[in-house]
Amino acid sequence: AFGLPFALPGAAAVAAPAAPARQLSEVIPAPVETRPDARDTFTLRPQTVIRTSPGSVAALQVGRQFAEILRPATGYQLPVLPVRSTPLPEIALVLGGADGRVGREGYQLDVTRRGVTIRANTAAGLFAGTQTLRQLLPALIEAPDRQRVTWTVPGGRIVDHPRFAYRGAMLDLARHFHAVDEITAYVDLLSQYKINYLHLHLTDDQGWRIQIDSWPRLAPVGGGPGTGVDGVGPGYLTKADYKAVVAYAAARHITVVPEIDMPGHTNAAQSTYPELNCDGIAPPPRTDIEVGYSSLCIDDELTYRFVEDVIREIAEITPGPFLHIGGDEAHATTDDEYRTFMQRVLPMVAKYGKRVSGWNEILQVDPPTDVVAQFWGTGTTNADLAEAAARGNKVIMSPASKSYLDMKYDANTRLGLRWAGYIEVSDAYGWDPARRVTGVGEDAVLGVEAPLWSETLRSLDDIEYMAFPRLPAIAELGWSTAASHDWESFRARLGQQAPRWRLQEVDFYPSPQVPWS
Ligand code: TNX
Repeated sequence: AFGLPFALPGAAAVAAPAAPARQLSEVIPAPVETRPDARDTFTLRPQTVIRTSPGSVAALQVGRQFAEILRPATGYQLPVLPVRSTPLPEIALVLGGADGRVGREGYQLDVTRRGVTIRANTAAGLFAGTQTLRQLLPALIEAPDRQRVTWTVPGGRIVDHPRFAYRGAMLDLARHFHAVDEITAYVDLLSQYKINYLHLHLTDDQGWRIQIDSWPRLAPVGGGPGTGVDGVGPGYLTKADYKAVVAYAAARHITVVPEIDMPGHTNAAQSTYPELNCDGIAPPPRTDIEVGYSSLCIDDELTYRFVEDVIREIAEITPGPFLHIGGDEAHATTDDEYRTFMQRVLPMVAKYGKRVSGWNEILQVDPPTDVVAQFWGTGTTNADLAEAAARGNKVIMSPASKSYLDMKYDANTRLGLRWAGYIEVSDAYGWDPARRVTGVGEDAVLGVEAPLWSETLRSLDDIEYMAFPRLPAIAELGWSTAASHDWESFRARLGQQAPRWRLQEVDFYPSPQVPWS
């Protein structure tokens, strides 16, 4: 009947109950501009098609992924057609023609009776727009099987774009290994909140979690049986695993940032290879959670052969621009040694085509201005950070007392640590990345990141419980304007996410601060 090669599911003609109407602004992160038009709504129907800009494989991929998200709950076919027009009700993903403000990652979303049109300059922008549209549909859209509801989207226009270029989340694979399926499940959740970087903490005292061919025992021994906190977090990513994670994330417009932590946090490597120790004696493996006792041997040339081998092999399998070299808590390394080490290692990262990021301690060596410092302090002043910002270095804000997802919510939280304090949802939301540290303003801030250290975490449920609902708070700080920052608005919108998380089986913390639906 529609001249297209697909059939209409017959049962869809049955009248469906209306789901509670959503508002155009009920989205996390809060969009830059919403103009509701109450006269117009769009309803997803059995004959709706997803139309993408002709000639763009990337747009087609965004369309296909979005169709896969919508199909289980709707039961509709939702064919994805790379064509210029159709007579059918449609969700159109169009490259070009968006509001001038949308930039590289933003989008314009128009909802009328006839369809939904998302316009953007890039596939990343289209993808972000589909995640907004997903939240504008009834929560039952997240159901794993067919629901009989009217799939209504509120009418009007959204123009949206991120405040900061870097919106990250970090998983610690070293303290307890997280397998590929757990990482990709987390990526699925991150992508719903417009997170665009996934930082993987791949090595630490308790485990080495990435295959390195030139040092073949690193992963199978340093990440083998008995490794991890309490000896119960073994495992590592083969290069194929790592590439699979990179590809899965890339398909969701998330870039992987690998971290090899050095010159401290290196006991797993040094207990595996005795020659990486100044005295040539391998220390025993460590499964406790102490920090600051290990150091690579700064005056030994072999150290730099090792480091260069690792950087080269990691750079080869990392398409993203950043390589994170840690640099935190090197308490077993003197200041002079630390400087010597970093002066050798910083150029190596550049040699293999990557840009250095590192924890804020790296600023002790006054690195070149293209080095990105990740601030993890709890205070609001840091002279190194302010000086680096003045020189032109960019900063990623991860203040531990605000953005550390491994801190307990309160005294009753079973999981997590408390060294940076308890972090309730209002604490995680209640700060401004460009006003957190004196002398580090909007221009110096590349973005935000929510690290999740896994000393106390084992399963995906554990990850979810600590990340939700704080991760969406950090995501909003990274994306939404400072002017739109508003706790009352945020907690209301956060409460509306709960039905979605239940359907996705996200094991979230039901904070008493939030009016959960
Ligand atoms: C500090 S933050 C660390 C990690 C721990 C974390 C636990 C940072 C750069 N170093 O080694 O896992 O605290 O919260």
